[in-house]
Amino acid sequence: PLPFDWADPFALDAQLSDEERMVRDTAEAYAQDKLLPRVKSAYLEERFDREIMSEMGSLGLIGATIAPEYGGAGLNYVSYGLIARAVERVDSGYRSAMSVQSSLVMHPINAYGTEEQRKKYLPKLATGEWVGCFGLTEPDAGSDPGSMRTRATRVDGGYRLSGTKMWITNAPIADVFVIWAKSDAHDGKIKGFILEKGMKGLSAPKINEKLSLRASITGEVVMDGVEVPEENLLPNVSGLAGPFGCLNRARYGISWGSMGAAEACFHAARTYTLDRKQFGRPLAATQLVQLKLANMITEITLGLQAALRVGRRLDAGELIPETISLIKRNNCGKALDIARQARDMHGGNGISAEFHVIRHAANLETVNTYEGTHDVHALILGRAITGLAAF
Ligand code: TGC
Ligand code: FAD
Repeated sequence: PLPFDWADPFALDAQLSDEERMVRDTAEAYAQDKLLPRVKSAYLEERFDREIMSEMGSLGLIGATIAPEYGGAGLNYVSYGLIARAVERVDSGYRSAMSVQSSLVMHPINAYGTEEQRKKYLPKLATGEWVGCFGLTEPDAGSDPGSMRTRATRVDGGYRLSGTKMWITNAPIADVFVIWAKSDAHDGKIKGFILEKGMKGLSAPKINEKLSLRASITGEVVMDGVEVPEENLLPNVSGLAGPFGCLNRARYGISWGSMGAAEACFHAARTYTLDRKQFGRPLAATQLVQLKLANMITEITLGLQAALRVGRRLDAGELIPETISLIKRNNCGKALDIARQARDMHGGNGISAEFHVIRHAANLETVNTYEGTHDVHALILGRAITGLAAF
């Protein structure tokens, strides 16, 4: 028999192409050298360092799947997943900033926009010169975005948008806002609009005192009769299929990212319990600790393999939303369990920012909730299994 590689039991590494390995190495080197050293203070001070977007942009880590003619790196979805995993190994909030910009802002402009919109927005979003946000959720419409209240009414030369979006990643620092609203001019159907910072009636106040995802900036988006010109409508999609088409990509990325956070916790727990001695022997010599480590690496290995499978299918043009619900739900839930276990295995030190595990656990509470909660993804799968919608 061949030796067992405890850090990569199914040899994920060997299933990647040379280009994918190169992308992974670039993302991991950046995340470990540039993100890890500042995450503790950013988290404690509830601060997102704006320059992170430009740094990621300069390395091609933003809009990785977008074609080079619009400033993207033209990579496949497996590479995008590997970037998410490397970045979230440091902090879910940093991965959030990257995935919102890539999947929720650049993707809709690329897929549903005009050529003029692609040329105007994508290159500056890809370099991180501009920051984007995605407004779907509202104070009274979270899991049920179809009940949104934001309205677009027809005016001379365009539309007037009124409403409030809630819990919007990157909003307070955003230059570009992809906003979903019910449009009177389109029979009340949901349409996407590109809003820009500085438009009259548009504001994005920061949401303070989050106890999760503190290194990511989150805000409301308040639209008080914002006038949006016709050329800022995303013309090529209508209905919830628009935002959900973006969410498919972001949820897929999160399934890789959450495993990155889980791996960080697993490695921390292994190192800590090998070093820490109680009752005259390393904690890692106890059966309970070994059981926990075995469970962790089992879930991580299966979760990564599943994410790779879905990524390969996406790259082959096989997008099946329910398979994305399956891995988003499973990997976020398992990562949250792993982070909580790792926190426990660190004892009192586990609650200190110094050891990172409680930060991951607190972050993963959000990751398990946004982009469709753990239970909402169960209901999406339940509907597909039974043919009955139980929402
Ligand atoms: P339903 O009747 O199921 O569908 C309405 C229309 O949408 C189409 N559709 C999809 N299209 C593409 N991909 C998918 N995954 C799709 N799912 C549905 C569907 O075919 C239909 O099209 P049409 O043309 O017939 O109109 O809609 P419903 O209202 O019953 O939906 C129920 C449910 C639970 C599936 C859905 O509302 C849901 O997924 N809720 C969760 C909401 C959510 O995920 N919000 C995310 C907000 S963004 C965010 O959290 C960003 S955090 C980012 C970060 O910081 O990283
Ligand atoms: P609710 O929908 O009110 O759900 C509350 C609880 O009820 C959950 O446990 C849920 O699973 C359960 N539930 C809901 N419906 C049912 C049902 N039918 N049956 C059984 N149980 C049900 N949104 C954006 O648009 N853009 C962003 O950039 C963005 N970033 C975010 C960043 C952060 C830090 C956070 C916390 C959220 C962000 N969100 C964003 C919003 C996120 O997508 C929503 O919080 C999420 O979709 C859940 O909606 P809700 O908070 O309104 O909870």
